[in-house]
Amino acid sequence: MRIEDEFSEIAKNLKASEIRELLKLTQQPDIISFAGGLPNPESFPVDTIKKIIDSLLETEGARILQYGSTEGVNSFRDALSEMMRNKYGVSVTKDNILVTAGSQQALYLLAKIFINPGDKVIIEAPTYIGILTAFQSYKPEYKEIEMDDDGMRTDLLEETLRSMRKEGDKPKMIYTIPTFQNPAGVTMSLDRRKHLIELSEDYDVLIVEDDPYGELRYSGEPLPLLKSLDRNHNVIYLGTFSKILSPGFRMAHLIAHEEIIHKAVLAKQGIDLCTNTVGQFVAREYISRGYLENHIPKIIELYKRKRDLMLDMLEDHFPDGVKWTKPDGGMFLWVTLPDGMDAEKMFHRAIQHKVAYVIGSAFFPRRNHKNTMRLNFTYPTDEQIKVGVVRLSKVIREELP
Ligand code: PMP
Ligand code: G9A
Repeated sequence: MRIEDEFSEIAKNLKASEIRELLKLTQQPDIISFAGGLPNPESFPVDTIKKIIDSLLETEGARILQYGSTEGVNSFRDALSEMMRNKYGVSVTKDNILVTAGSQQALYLLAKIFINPGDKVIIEAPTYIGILTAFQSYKPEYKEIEMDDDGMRTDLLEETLRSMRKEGDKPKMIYTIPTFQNPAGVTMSLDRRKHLIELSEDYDVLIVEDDPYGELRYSGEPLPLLKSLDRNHNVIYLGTFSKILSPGFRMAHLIAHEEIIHKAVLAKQGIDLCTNTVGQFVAREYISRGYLENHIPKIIELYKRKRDLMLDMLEDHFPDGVKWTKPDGGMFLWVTLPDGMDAEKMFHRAIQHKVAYVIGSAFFPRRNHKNTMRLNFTYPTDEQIKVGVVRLSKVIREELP
């Protein structure tokens, strides 16, 4: 039997996530990686987690080790709804919350419950690779909206929605990472947030607000969540503990209208029955005992230093004609090389020089914008940032036209 003939059409068309593939390559110890979006291991609250698990095993061992409901552990969903109310002014109850195995799973569930082949999905250009991976089997057609330093150009979004309406068409959803965008590092301004909400109301379109980095602000003033500006249940909010606790727990939450939660629960039942119960109890305690609020400033201190160091190094070493974004938070910045340069071709030379990045074209469904790349500044040590930027500068200089 030729196994490859046995696979379904969907399986035959599956493509690897660029980031996941790169992760393998960059695990070679001598390569300095600015590629994967990994939290720094120093940011993991190991002692706190140990304390919480010890006490949970003593008091609630039978419950934390048992299967849970597909929706998630009720007391954790209550803690999440309280956090959404108190911290972000989003008024929801546990019935609006589905706990998922990472927000990556939430993206997959959204594709499964909303997308028919050919449905239009509006994305920022560039966008998170993981949505392209999660949605690929459902074959949407992407409409890309440019960004600038204030995030998605909602004037261009309005034009797109208007011309779609003229043709009797409408997108299924608008997917955005408004705060410290992955990969661009930019943040949507307040005016644009309000405009986006108005557009979603006028054109009756769902918004997916993916917010893994919102807590990690190093400069500038906090901005309201789209979800907190939402009056009509148009916003589906995705939050995660991957960057403020640990990605190993795979702990995230999808917050939406009850009807959406109900459908997503049905879809999730066939995938994994329920999200990791131990992790949910740990995350609940992490919130309710106040550890989360104490810990976030420590992560911010660590990452702010790394962001500043990388920006200083780029300023000192990158050749003229190279541009990059200056993020107020999150984990990434976005580099644009002079026209005509190709970050994909340059990648091999970079690996020879023992430094890695993510090729920018991977963040575009059509794989254009060859002269771009994404750099992560949270995972490398300070020394690696210094040495790695010098190596990368050399690679770029050698490739300059
Ligand atoms: N969305 C965005 C924008 C991300 O950057 C990431 C992780 N890098 C995810 C979703 C997935 O995060 P997780 O599954 O760990 O919650
Ligand atoms: O390890 C992953 O796949 C999550 C990281 C995402 C990213 O680098 O954007």
